[in-house]
Amino acid sequence: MQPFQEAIVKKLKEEYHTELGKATTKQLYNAVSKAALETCWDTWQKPVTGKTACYLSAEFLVGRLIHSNLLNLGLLGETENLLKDAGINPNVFEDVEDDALGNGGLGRLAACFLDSAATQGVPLMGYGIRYRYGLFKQHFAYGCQQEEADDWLSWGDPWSVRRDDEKVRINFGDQSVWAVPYDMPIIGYGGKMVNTLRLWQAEAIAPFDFNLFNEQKYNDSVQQKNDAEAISAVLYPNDDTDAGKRLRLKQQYFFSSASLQTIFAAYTAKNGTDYSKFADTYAVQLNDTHPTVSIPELLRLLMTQGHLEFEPAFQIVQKTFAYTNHTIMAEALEKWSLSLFQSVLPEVYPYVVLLQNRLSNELVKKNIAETSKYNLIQDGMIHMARMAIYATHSTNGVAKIHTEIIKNSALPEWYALYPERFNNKTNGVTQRRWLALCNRELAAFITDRIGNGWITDFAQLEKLKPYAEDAASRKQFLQIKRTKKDQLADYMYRKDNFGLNTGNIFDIQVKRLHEYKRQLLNAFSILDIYFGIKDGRIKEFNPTTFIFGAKAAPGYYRAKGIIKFINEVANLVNYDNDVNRKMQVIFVSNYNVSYAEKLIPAADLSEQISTAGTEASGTSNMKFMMNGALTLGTYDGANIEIVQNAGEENNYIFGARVEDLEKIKDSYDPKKLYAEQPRIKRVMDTLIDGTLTDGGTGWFQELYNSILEGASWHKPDNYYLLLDFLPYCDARLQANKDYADQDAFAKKCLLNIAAAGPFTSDRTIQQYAEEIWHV
Ligand code: 26Y
Repeated sequence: MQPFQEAIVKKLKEEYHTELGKATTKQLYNAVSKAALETCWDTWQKPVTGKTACYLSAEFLVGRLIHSNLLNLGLLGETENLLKDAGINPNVFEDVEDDALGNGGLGRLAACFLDSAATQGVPLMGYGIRYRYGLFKQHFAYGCQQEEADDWLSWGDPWSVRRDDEKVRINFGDQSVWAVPYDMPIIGYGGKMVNTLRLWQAEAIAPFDFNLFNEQKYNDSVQQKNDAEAISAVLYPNDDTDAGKRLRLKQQYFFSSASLQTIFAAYTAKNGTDYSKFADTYAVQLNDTHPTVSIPELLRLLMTQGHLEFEPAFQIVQKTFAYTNHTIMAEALEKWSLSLFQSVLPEVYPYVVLLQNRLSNELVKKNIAETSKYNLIQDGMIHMARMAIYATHSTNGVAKIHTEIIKNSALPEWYALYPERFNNKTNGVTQRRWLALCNRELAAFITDRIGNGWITDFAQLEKLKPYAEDAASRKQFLQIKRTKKDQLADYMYRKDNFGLNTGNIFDIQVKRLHEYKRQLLNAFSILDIYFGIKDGRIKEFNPTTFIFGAKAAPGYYRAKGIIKFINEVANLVNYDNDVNRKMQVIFVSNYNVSYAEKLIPAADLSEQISTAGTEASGTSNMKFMMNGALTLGTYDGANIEIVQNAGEENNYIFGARVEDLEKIKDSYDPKKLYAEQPRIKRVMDTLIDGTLTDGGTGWFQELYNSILEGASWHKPDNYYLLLDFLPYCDARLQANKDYADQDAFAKKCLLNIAAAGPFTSDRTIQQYAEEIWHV
C-alpha cells in the first residue's frame, strides 16, 4: 500500500473504529478527507510573505471538495485504487453534499478564482460566511419547484478547521456577536501552494441566560444565541434584487468587519502603528457591492484604533480596495435605506457621512452642480455601487461588452469623472474542475496529443488545433461525447428517474432561472419544433434531447411559472408517441455544481440565449466550450469573446445585438409580431388555450400578459423574446441540420476546445494580480 492509502486505513481505524469494507460512506468521506488534509498541513501553515490579496465575497460556491482536492494533491488515482481493491464503488462520494454556499455565477467565480490563485502561486485569501444552510435543495411537485433546507453539514465538515483563538467581536446597533473563523485549505494543483478560505460563523457572546431559565423563561434564555446564530444561518437565495432586509445588511457587515478586523490586527501585529505600508501589504477585492461596507469599516479602524486623520485614512482605503461589478441591471444595484443603515450600524454610519462630504467637496471643485447621480447618500438611500467606485482605485466589469456598457450606459457619469479607474477582467473558469476532473476521457484525449501542460497552462490548448483536421481524432472525440452522454444517462436515471436517449443531440441550458436568461424563449422554440414535426413543416430532424436545469429564487413567481411551463412542455412532448422518438425534454431537479459536472461534458449545444446586453459575462458558456459543445447564443457577455476566438462559423450566433435593441426600443411592438407570425401566436397561445395547465395558479396567464401587455414595472416583452424567436428557431434548426454530418460537427467542437485557452480563470487571476493587486 502507498503511504496515503495506509493513512486512510489508519484514520478509519483510529477515528471511527472501523475498516475499509465496513465503513459507512460518511466515515469514508471524512477519513479520506482528513488524511488528505494532513498531507498538505505543513505547506498550509507556512506563513505568507509579501503582499496578500484578499477576496471578500458573500458567496463561495465551491461545490464538492473531495475530488478536486485529491486531484490537486495528486492523490485521486491512489484513492480510487484503494476503494476498488476493497470492492467499493469509486463513485461512493457522489452522494456527499455539495458545499453550496453561493447562488450561481458570482459565487462559483469566487471558487474558480481561489483554485486558480493557489495553482498560479498567487497568495489570495478568501473571506466569506459559513452559512449553516446553503442554497436550498429543489424538487418538483406536479412540475412546480419546492424548496428544502440544504443541511450540508450533516456529512461532517472535514475540510474546515475551526479557529477559536481568532474569533472577533462584531457590534451592531442592537446586538453584539462573535465571528468565529473556519478555515478551509485551498490547494493549488501539484500541492505546492495552499491558500485559505476563511468563512465566519456567528455565535452568541453569552449563549445562555440562567436567570431567565430559572424564571422558566426558556425561549428568552436562549434568545441571544438564536439571534446571533441567525446571522449566518442561511444564504439568501436571491441573486438579483435585494429586498433591503435588515438581516442581509447584518450578514454583509458581519463578514466584512470580521475580515477587516483580522487583516488590520495582523498588520498592526507586524508593523505597529505605521500604516504607510498597509496598501502595499494588502489588496482587497470586493466581489460586487455585497462587502462594500468594508470601506467605511476600514476607515473606522484606521481612525479609531490607528488614530489617523480622515484624509490619510481615505488614501489608504482607496489604495487597498478594488471593486468588481457583476451586473448592470438597475434593480440589482444595492441600496440601503438610511434609517435601516443607521439603526443596524450606528458606529459605521459616521464614516459614510465623511465619505459623502469628501465627494461633495470634490464635485464642487470639479464644477459639477448636478450631484444626484453621484451622491452616496441620496433621497434617503445609501448607494453601495457609488461608494465602491468612489472609494476604490479600480472598478472592473467581467467581460469586454459588460465593461463597455458600464462605462457608456450604466454608470457613464462615474466613467466621466474617473476614466482611469475602469478596466475589464473577462471571467474564466478553472480547467481543473471543469475539464480535468469532470471529463477525464476528454482530458486524456487532450493529454495524449499535446501533453499535460494545459492543466496549469491553458494557452497550450492551441496546440490541439491541427487535430481538428485529423479524422481519427474527430472520431475519437465523438466516441468520448457518447461516453459522457451514457454516463449522464446513468446519473440522471438515478437522480431524476428519467431515461435519456443517448444517441440524440444533447441541447442543454443550465443556469439560474431568470427572465433575462430567457429559458421561456427556449421552451417556445421547443414547442415550435414540436408543432413543426407534428404538422409536417419540419421533415428532417435529428433526434434531440432538450435539457434544462435551474433554480428560481423562492419569491420570484414568474420564474417559478416558467419552471412549471417547461415541465408541462416536457410532459406534452415526452408522452406524445408521434414525436417522442424525435425529441425529449427534461428539467432536471436540484441543478448544482455536481450536476453541472455531469451535464456539461455531455452537451453538444450550449444554450446561451440571454437578451443582448443583459448577461454580464456568463461562465457556463466557457465550461461548455472547453468540453466541446458549440454555443447557440446571442451576442452577449463573454459569448462574444468566445465566438471571436473560436470562429463564428463554428458556433450558432443569432438575434438582435445591443445596438439593434437600442434603435428599436421605443417602437418595439410584440403584439404586432404575435398577430402577424402564426408560429409565434401558436406557441404563445399554449399559455392560455388549455394546451398546458398551470394547475390553477394563474402563472401562465401572467406570463402571457407580461409579454403582450407588460406590467406596472416593465414594458411588454421586456426581454425581446418575440423579436428573437424566429432567428433563434432558424439557428437551432441549422445546428440540428449540421449535426447530420457528425464528422464536420466534431471538427467544430475540436476547434472550440482548441480556442478555449483564454477562458481559464488562471488567466483572469494573473490579470487581477498584475493589473489591480500588484502581488
Ligand atoms: C444583492 C443580492 C440579492 C445579490 C446576490 C447575488 C445580487 C447578485 C448576486 C449574484 C449575481 C451573479 O451571480 N452575477 C453573475 O456573475 C457572474 C460572474 O461574474 C457573471 O458571469 C454573470 O453574467 C452574472 O449574472
